[in-house]
Amino acid sequence: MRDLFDGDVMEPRDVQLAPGAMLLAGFARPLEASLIEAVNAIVERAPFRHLVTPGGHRMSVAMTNCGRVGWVSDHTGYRYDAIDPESSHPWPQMPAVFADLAARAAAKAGFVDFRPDACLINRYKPGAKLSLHQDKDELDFNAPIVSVSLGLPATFLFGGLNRSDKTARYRLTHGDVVAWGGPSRLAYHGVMPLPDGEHPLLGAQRINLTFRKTR
Ligand code: MD3
Ligand code: FE
Repeated sequence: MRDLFDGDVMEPRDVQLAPGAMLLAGFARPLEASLIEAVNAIVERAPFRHLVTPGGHRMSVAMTNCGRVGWVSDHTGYRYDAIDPESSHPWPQMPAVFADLAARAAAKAGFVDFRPDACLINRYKPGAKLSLHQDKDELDFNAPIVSVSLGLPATFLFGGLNRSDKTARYRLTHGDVVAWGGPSRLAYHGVMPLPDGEHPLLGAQRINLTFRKTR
């Protein structure tokens, strides 16, 4: 359906995927250069790393963070931590271009005054995937999570409140922003293994920014 309208003339750029889940197709595209530059600056100080789950599995997605706190995982569990365990320093500050984009997208999706204090940055190389999970390490589930997709397209899995609920599949492409709040906030979700490809700006990878209000 979306492809039918995905041109320069007719674009229903805002699509409700599910109650509380609003896709703003291409919303981040005008900022692509600034966003990629900001990611590169963050990664210089807090490089991408493959976290290990509490169960001992190395994640195929590489991660880093910016903001007051960052999401980390190790053998002791998952948590938000103000200190990057790799460097023992605070995470890089959230750049204004990130915070502004997240707030504008949230507002457009109907979530007023979204001020994220954490941004988890995921890097997918071909084959990398994210298994079905809920994001529930945050304290305030009234706030949405805002995601920004950059680079190669991915197939996103979106289920219900139970792991066994049927999942819908959505293609998320470069510049797409989604606000996930309300009844969608605690939905199970994941990402299918990234197909090979070459993106003009990012090469053979997909970068996803997820903005969270953790407290
Ligand atoms: C729906 N990231 O970092 S973004 C994650 O593409 C994560 O890297 C995926 O799931 C990625 O936790 C998906 C879309 C997303 C993010 C958070 C959600 C969808 C969500 C939270 C609740 C419901
Ligand atoms: Fe998630």
